[in-house]
Amino acid sequence: MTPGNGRSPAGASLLLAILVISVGSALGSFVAFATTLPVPVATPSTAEISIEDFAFTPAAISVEPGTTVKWLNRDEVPHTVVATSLAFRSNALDADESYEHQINEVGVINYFCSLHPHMTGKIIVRATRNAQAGRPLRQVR
Ligand SMILES: [Cu+2]
Repeated sequence: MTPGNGRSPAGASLLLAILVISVGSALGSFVAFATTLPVPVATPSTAEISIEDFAFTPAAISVEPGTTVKWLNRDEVPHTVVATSLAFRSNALDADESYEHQINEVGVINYFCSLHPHMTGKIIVRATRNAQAGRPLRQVR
């Protein structure tokens, strides 16, 4: 609990504001760039999917094997996450509850909500460049 060093924080605040604006515009550029890609950028080890307004967001993601995917229900009503192959299946997730599943096999995983089957999502699982899978992956629109 030592007192402050007496320097005014005004300079630091201004610098911070400039930094935030710079990062913000850089981020905007990146987002604009990212949205032009056919497949969302893969995350190294975890990925989060939001369940919101009766939809999985993003509806399609690309991950590497070993990624843990987490679904978080942001709706007020229960939802589930069920692989169409039945390889995994969550319990009913109430509001703010989540479900995690580690993806280990290369390929395309389609899943849906068993309570609202029109809710569907897709996970594209592909190995890194150094460990290529034999088949090319389908593009996601
Ligand atoms: Cu649902």
